[in-house]
Amino acid sequence: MRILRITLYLLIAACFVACKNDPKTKKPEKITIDVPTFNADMAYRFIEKQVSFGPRVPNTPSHDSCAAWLVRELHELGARVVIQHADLKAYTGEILKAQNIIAVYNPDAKRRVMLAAHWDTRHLAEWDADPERRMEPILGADDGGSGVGVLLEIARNLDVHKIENLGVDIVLFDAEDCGQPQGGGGFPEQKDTWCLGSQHWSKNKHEANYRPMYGILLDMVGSKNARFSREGVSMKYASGIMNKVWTEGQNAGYSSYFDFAKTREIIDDHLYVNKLAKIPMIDIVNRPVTSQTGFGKYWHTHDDQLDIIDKKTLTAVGQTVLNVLYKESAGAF
Ligand code: AHN
Ligand code: ZN
Repeated sequence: MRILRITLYLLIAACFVACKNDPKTKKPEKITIDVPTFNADMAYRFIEKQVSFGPRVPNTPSHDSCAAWLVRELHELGARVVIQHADLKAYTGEILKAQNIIAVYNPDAKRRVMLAAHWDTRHLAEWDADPERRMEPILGADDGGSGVGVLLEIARNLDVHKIENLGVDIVLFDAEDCGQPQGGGGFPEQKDTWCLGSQHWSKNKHEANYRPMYGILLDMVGSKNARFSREGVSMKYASGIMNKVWTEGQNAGYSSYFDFAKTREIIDDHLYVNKLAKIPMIDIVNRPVTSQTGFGKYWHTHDDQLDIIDKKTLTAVGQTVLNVLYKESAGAF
């Protein structure tokens, strides 16, 4: 009996020591990760440059000149650049000569994150206060310019501060903003008229086996007092990523921008990337609390110009995404 009791004690003690040495029960050590600093002045300059071309509407010289500049710029920023040309049919019947521009960093890395934004701008200003000017194309400093501006500054950081064990693909979608306006715009109602570039890419990825862990879409990420809520499509397909990015944004000190409130689903490039390409992708998109359209007051109006861009907003988004990328590369999530 006594021997049995001693054996039992010994067993318990042995187990205790074993548990103590089990690495799984150890508290994780604090790792410090070097994350580069996002430069909002640079991002702003990239927006300024895009706006200097005028509206970037498919089938216009401004559009094509801007594409050529984007390709040159990304190449200079050390990326491998792939251009995907496509003829896409708009709701008007017009064939749009579109270009999706893809910048690849660390092509050999297995673990990858995809970042995206649309680079085209809207051919209409259907929400403008002045009915006379509703048929004119918009400058799209925020809607088009800001997402690309932030991504180019991220590209610059990836070039200067080489990222380990992680591939990053920056995908600039064309023909996002060519959608049919409410009421049809004089044409019969059609489905899936927005996001033609991302629809095409999702069915014809630049690499057949392309499979990033997840994607982050930036859309209207530059206006003053922007508010990024947890949008419905992002929550449906990628709530884990959403919560990770929003938590990172809040921890980095940007809680006035990253709001955990849920808002209704929207049609944006991430919808097709989720549905057709089956890549979980979230959308960081400005959804003000009080707004008739669900977007900013400047949305699809001639107020969408450089003067609505606020560097603080660019920093909140750009720094948050950089933190996510460099933490991901260090395996810190
Ligand atoms: C809809 O209006 C249905 N979606 C808006 C997507 C968009 C347009 N983002 C920027 N411009
Ligand atoms: Zn738009």
